[in-house]
Amino acid sequence: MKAEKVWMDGKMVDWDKAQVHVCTHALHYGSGVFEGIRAYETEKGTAIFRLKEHIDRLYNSAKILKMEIPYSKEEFKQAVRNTIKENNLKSCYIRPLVYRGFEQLGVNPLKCPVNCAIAVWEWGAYLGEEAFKKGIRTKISSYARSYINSTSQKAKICGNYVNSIFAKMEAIEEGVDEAILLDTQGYVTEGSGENLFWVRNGVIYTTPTATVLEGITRDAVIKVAQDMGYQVQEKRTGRDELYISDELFFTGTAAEVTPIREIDNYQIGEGKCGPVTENIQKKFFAIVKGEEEKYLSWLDYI
Ligand code: PPE
Repeated sequence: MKAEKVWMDGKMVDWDKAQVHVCTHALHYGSGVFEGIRAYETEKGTAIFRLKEHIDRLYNSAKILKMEIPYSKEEFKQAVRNTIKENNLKSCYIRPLVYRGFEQLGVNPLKCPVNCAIAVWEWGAYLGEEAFKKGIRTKISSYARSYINSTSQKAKICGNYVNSIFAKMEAIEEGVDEAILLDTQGYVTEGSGENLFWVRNGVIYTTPTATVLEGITRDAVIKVAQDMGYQVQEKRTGRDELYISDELFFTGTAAEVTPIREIDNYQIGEGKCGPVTENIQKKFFAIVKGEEEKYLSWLDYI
């Protein structure tokens, strides 16, 4: 993973020089917030998918962690577009980061500066190219999703991801691709870096957002599925409902729309991408590539 330039606090810096001090507050305590955005190649040039929604979420995450971003949203969006142009990338993953920098250590972050960066790089299929057709293998994690009042799931906080890291490491070490976490009461939440959907008797379900990240892909998939005539419902459920669902899939900026073929050694459906997932996946990829008139307002051409 590498590109030419990284945007750091208003300046384009060489990739190899995009560095911070080891006493950066966020490095010690996870006091940062980030975004994951994708830009796709379309017939009319590179387009960023739902840039507005991602930047709005970044500013909300920063607000929750009491960090004031020293740029307007418009300036930040322009910096994202400029970083892609500067790196001559046609399609890429975009990682804005807002973090407490170096001034002093100690848990209190309020004295530390708020620094900003935007890195972009080429990032293919998050869970492997063949996952889109074959589906991936998952397990219910032995780690619970952080309790709703222990941190904030509305904010995409760097430190939150230690919870995801434990779940991901466990899944990989046990030979599956991804973890699904339950909350502290045992209800299904989401993957280590994806929202979760399941299909039963033609109805599409997903978890309510209280204990999961308000995914922007999740929101897009709900709207698109409804437009396609599917019934979509938010539902709190246990792991057992997943075992007997007809289809299961993940959504996320990195994961896009990835089918799940197995959970806890239970095969789901035919053990490959199911028909509802396939319909949604096809529509999603057509939308991000600018082939769907109806959803062009979700694209920000650079
Ligand atoms: N839940 C979590 C915990 C999560 O991290 C993501 C995105 C989502 C749901 C889906 O949200 P959205 O991208 O808005 O649809 N995870 C990001 C980081 C993944 C990583 O490995 O890093 C992403 O997909 O960009």
